[in-house]
Amino acid sequence: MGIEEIYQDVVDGKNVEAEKGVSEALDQGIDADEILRKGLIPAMSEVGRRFEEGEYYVPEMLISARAMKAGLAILKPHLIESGVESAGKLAIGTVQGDLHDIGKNLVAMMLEGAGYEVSDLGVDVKPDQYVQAVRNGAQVIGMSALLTTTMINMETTINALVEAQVREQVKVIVGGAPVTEQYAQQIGADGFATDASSATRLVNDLIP
Ligand code: B1M
Repeated sequence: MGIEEIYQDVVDGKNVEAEKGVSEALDQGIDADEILRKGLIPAMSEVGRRFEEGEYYVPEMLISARAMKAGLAILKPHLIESGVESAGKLAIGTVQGDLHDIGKNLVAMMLEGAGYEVSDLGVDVKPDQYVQAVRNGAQVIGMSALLTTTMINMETTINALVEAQVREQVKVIVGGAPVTEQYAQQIGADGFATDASSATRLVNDLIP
């Protein structure tokens, strides 16, 4: 089973096959990171393209997401980064109004693998929930957004942290397809990362 088949199984939404394909690829000695970068992630980009072109509808996206998650669950123990010195407490979630969680899960997974204690707040996370996470001791909060219509809730959340007088005690990082470095700066976040590995490096820098 090669990476091309894994890619195709995710695009076709075949979760049992995708799971089996990832297991077999690992057994063949293919690197977990390669399976992720060359198989699973491009497959979701293709699904997005088909959705945009009107070839796929929401149910097809959901079925492909299920296949991606099945593959990711097998990869999870293999995606652990090494050589990390510091550890700390983080809370991560997808912002209010947004239900996309694959990227957020991947970021949480990598951070856990890097030795951080990660509290996953889930999807559609309200500003108050982030505030509560800081009160519960999170040193960093991570916000993910995949929709241009929901990324504005990152700013709303930062404002809520300020209002609750907890902004000074926490670092805020943001990411997700529509989010940019410039947007992160504009809303007063402490950092922006384009993918899960760079999110881990960013947190390593933010938590001394
Ligand atoms: Co939706 N969706 N979706 N979707 N979906 C997109 C995002 C879209 C780009 C598709 C398209 O049109 N091409 C489009 C958004 C357009 C826009 O706003 N500009 C879109 C739309 C329109 C919608 C709906 C509105 C559709 C509808 O109902 N008409 C709807 C909204 C629902 C809602 O959230 N309220 C919707 C629904 C869904 C499903 C539920 C069916 C499903 C999500 C299932 C799930 O997540 N459990 C879904 C999917 C699967 C997608 C696509 C196809 C794939 C997303 C994905 O998982 N990518 C997506 C198209 C695309 O992205 N090309 C699309 C793989 C993942 C590994 O990448 O999430 O980018 P990503 O995460 C990366 C980085 O961004 C980064 O690291 C990750 C790993 O490298 N990152 C962070 C992410 N979070 C980070 C946080 C960080 C740091 C880095 O720090 C905290």
